[in-house]
Order: sequence, then structure tokens, then C-alpha cells
Amino acid sequence: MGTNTESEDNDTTRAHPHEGTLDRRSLLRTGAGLAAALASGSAGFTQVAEAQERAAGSPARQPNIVVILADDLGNADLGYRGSDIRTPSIDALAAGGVRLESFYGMPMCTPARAALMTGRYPMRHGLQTLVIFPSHTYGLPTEERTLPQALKEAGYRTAMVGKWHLGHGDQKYWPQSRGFDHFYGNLVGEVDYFTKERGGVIDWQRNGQFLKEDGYFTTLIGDEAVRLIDGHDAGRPLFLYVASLAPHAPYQAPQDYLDRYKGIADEKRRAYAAMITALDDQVGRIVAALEQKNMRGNTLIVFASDNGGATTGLFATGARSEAERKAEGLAIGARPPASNGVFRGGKGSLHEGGVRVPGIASWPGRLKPAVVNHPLHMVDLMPTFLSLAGASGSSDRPFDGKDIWPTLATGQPSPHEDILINVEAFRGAIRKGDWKLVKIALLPGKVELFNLARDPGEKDNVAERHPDIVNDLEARLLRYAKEQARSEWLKAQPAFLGAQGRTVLDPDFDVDDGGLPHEAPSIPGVGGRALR
Ligand SMILES: [Ca+2]
Repeated sequence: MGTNTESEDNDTTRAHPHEGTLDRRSLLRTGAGLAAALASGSAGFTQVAEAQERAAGSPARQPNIVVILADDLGNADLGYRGSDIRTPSIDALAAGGVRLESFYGMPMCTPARAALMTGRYPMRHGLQTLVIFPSHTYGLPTEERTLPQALKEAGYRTAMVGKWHLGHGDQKYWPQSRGFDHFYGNLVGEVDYFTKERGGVIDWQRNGQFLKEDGYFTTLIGDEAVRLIDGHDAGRPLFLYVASLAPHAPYQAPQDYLDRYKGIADEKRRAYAAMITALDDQVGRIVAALEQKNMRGNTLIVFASDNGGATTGLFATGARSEAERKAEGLAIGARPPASNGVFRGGKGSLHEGGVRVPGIASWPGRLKPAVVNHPLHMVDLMPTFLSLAGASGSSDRPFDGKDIWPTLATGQPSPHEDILINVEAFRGAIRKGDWKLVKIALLPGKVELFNLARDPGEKDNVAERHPDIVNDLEARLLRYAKEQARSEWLKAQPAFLGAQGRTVLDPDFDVDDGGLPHEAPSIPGVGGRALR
């Protein structure tokens, strides 16, 4: 897996939306590309007009980029995916855009957001395990260059509304310290949708000013997104990140939305459906605001979920106590309301139900309606956006993601040789073509191999029948495993790890090297001296 930093040499080979195969950089800098296009007769009228615009240095060539991220959305819980939950606005994006049918998020919230914000697998940041809990003080390492940082440097106004979940314990981790000009929303994994509280603390702010504000989370971030679009200086490109908390637990919706689903007897499922329709309404308002502002024709909208729907009470909430879970009807063992359709498992799992998420890329006039089954990953969004924006990545922290524009625009195969689903000290999974390997490293260990084309539900483990494929995928997975940073989540569990945690986290740690494991224990009651 090579890096994806841009070079001028390969720039001409890419099918960019504005100029086909023309060299957009030379077009931007001089009029030479325009002359060449005219002389060759290869450029259509629109391309020529756009080339003139670019040659004049117009910033309009950089598209606006809007990312709408749902949270814990079940793969099957949208109208266009066959659900009876009503989502007409998201369905319209899907019908008019590119449906990504093998798009991978990460098993949980924090790693998915780390992948989106860096274009790199979260195992590189130590964010591969579970999520940042309210008591944790770590965050996305500040050395990582983020998507909004890179777009801001390229001239974008960068705004975020909604849930962050990449660090709250120190202001250096907050969105405005990580590249966003504007932030309105919450920092931790989940809050009450109405009070915006978690554990009695209000986690709701606009640009660092904490707010005690009435209103429903989903509606409020929709309001803010529309305000930002309405007030946007259209002469500048906009990057807007709408990070919905819905339909993550707690399952809460305004009464008028609940009333639309009176036919659903199960209370949790009724609220969950209402939350998704409430989100859909905000998606519709955001699209309408872009149209009204005459920005839609130059705006790429990407809709996705961070991970699959929760299928056990354990993972319906990120970091709640058992008492909190019980109060919400989500005790461990309780069945949450999401459906991932045919896919096995859910949030937290390496199986498809945990990681394969609905994905849509919509850009009228640039992306023709299509269905893409090639496997793509959340890490691909940043390099693709930067390429469209004429921005570049960081040479010392190469992307794992690829520029997937040719796949979106013309259906070319996935640029990935393989896709890392995730790797941790104790488990991992990888996909190559139609094959997927899941490895549980805890002894006695387990290896599963599935052919996703034939067996999307991962019911038939064919590892024993294909030892060569297992060997290839396992070797690839282990190569990634050796590159992983130590899990910040595991490091943050002192009660669990203690000094001996090193033996868990560091494969090279030798317990015979001396040090703490050999120190004599101090046992109270025997004169401070251990019995031997
Ligand atoms: Ca999530």
C-alpha cells in the first residue's frame, strides 16, 4: 500500500470532474492548458468555459464539500435500503448520486471519526480500540494533519456541527484546535438529545462557549448548518461537516416525530425510526439551503454512517454504566432497535454488520447516478477531497486512503489492493477483493475466511478450504499489526493493566528483564515485608 501524496506527474492521468484528463494545475497557473484543450478539440464547451474560469484564477473551481455522518445507523434502516423508516431526502441523494454498497467505516465512533479526519487507519493513532470514554484524557494525536486543516490551508472555510468524539480532556483536541473555523455541538460520545448533558455536565458549545440551550440535538445542528450555508461567502469554498448524533442511543425524539410512527409497537424502535426521519428532514433542509444559495451545482455531498447499527445492549452506548443502560432499556443482553439487514454482527464487531455502512456521494452534473460495489473505506474521503480541492497531504504521515474519484465518477475498480478493517492487539480483519479474513488473536485464537460475494452474511467459514488465501491475508494483516501504535484505550485502563500491562501491549517486553514484575510484594500486616 503506497502513499497517496499528489505529484504533478500523475495528475494528468486522473479523471478529475472539472477537466477530464487535462492537467488542472497547469490550467490553474497559466492559460497554456486552455490553449492545448482548444487546439486538441478534445475539450467540450463546458470544459473550455471552466478552463477559462480557472485560468482567470477563479476560486469557484474548488468544490464545496459537505459530509453528513450518521451515528450507529443500521445498514438496512433507510428507505432506499428497503426500510419502512421514511427517509425521502437521503433516498433522493442516493437516487441521484453514487451509492457505495461496499463502503467501510470502523467498528465504533472514535476510530471512524479518526479515519475520516486523517485519511489514515486509526491503528496509526492508537485509536483502534473502542471509544474515548468521558473519563479519558487522550485524543486524536495533535501531530496528525486533519482534513479541515488541509482544506483550510487550501482556502476553505471549515465548519463543523454535531458530535466530535476525538478528544475532550484538553482543549488542544477540540475541533477548533484541529482545523475547524467554526464548531457547534458536543465533544464526548453521547449526550441527552434535549438537555445535551452527560453525567450531569452540559457538553454543548459554540466555538468554546458552553450553552444551556433548549431544543433537540438533530434540529439544532440542522439549524446551524443552514445558517452557515445562508451566511456563507460563496466566493470561498466551504467544507461543512455535519456529525449527527442520531440515531445513536439514547433513543429520544420530539413528540411530533414519535407520532409519525404510532404503528411501531416497540418503543425503542419507534424512537429510533423517529430519530432517523428527524435526521432526514435536516438533510433535506441542508440540500435546500445549498440550492437556494446557488451552491449545489458545485457541492459534493457525502453521506455515511460511522459504524453499523448496534445489535447488543453492550455496544448500543459507548461508555455507560450498567445502571445507565438499564434505565434506557439497554442492559447488556437487551436487543437494540437497529437492523443491519443480511450482515452479521453490529457496532463493535469486525463482521460486516459492524463496519459496512451505507454510503452516498452526490454531486449533480458531476457524478452520474450509479451503484458502486467496489470496496472503499472511510480513509479514502480525505485524499479524494484534497485532490478535488487541489490540496495535498502530509509527506511524513502518508494516507492509507486513496483518491477514489475515478471509482465514483467512472466506476473504475477500487484502488486498494487490500482494505484493513481494523487491527488491535487481540484481533483484526482485512479484505482483499471478495475475500475477508477475521482473526481473533486471544488464545486459543480463531481464523475465519469468508467470500463476501457469495456469502455477504459471513455464515460459511471457508478458511480450511483455502489455506493459500488465509496465508496471504494473514500475512497482510500481520504487516499492519506490526505498524500499529499502542492502543490509547488500553493504556488508559490502569486498573486493568497496571505495570503488567506492558506484557499485554508490548510484544517485545521480556518478563525476565527484571523490573516491576519481580519486585517483592508489600503486604500489610506482616511488618511490610512479603512472606517468601
Ligand atoms: Ca457510532
